[in-house]
Amino acid sequence: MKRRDFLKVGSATFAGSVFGSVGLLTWAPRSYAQTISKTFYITDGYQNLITGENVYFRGFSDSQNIVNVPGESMIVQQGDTVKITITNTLDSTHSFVIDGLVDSGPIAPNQTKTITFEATDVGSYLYYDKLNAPYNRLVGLHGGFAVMPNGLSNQMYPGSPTFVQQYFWIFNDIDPVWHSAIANGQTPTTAYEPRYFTLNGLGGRPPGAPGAHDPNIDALTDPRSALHGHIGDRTLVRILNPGLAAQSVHCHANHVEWLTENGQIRPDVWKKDCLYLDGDMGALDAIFPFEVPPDSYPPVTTGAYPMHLHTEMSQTAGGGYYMFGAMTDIYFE
Ligand SMILES: [Cu+2]
Repeated sequence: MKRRDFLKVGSATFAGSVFGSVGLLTWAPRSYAQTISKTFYITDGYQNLITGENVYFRGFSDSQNIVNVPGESMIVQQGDTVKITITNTLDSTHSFVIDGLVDSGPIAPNQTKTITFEATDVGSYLYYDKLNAPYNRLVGLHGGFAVMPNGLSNQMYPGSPTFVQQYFWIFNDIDPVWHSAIANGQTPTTAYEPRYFTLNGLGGRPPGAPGAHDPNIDALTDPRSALHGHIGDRTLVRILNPGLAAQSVHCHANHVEWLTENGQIRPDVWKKDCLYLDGDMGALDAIFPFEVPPDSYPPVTTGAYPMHLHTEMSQTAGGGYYMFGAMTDIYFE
């Protein structure tokens, strides 16, 4: 087990510079297919969580010296050739899989493997390590991947409701006992007891808490997670759950338009306030419409509203730190 020097820095610096943050993805359609190349390093490290507990993670990272959990999200266009080079810096075997699109097969310790595939089907996908399931995925080897329809910038699939911007919400849940076992090359033998719940790798920080409003460590203000828009800035959210816990995703201010469930386009678009998200690889797509909040009087067009989960445990960290769980804010600008 490698414990690198970078693991010793304080939590704030560690989270900001090591578990790097990635800004909102921009997308411009093309009239032609391209080859999209991306390099990932499979790395590991320890993150100091809000309780002071030091927890082991692995990630598909942008360099050998950091741990990205989740890995950087990717958006490509249908018909593109995707070329991904993965270097496994660890002493265990890993893989890179997108169900329905590609499976790297085993990548041995210190091996570099390049996989090439065509982005055939539009939709939202998790890329993840399928080996030693579900453990490698749970300790952080996952990220978001999306295929946009050919030449379209504002629809998720041909004929879908339109949007002007898109985000990934990747939920995960963490049992530190399991992470420790995996760090030591063992298979967990205890019952699963998730104690941390994250959105794009971070928990929330309520006002007044250490790190509150720091976008590098607070899921409420992390630019990957917090929705920002003016009235009419309809926003597609690609919701993925590599964790094991099922969740109930609740957006305040507006109902969302529910487009897909576990990769399937729904026959009708329903407006919902809560969306049920399956544990163990559940997936949803929904549009937050950024309409004038219908329940406010006098009417308002600005303000911040929460997105949280209606499973109570998911709103805590360490068994008791309330509002340090998986949540973010929706900012009407
Ligand atoms: Cu709620």
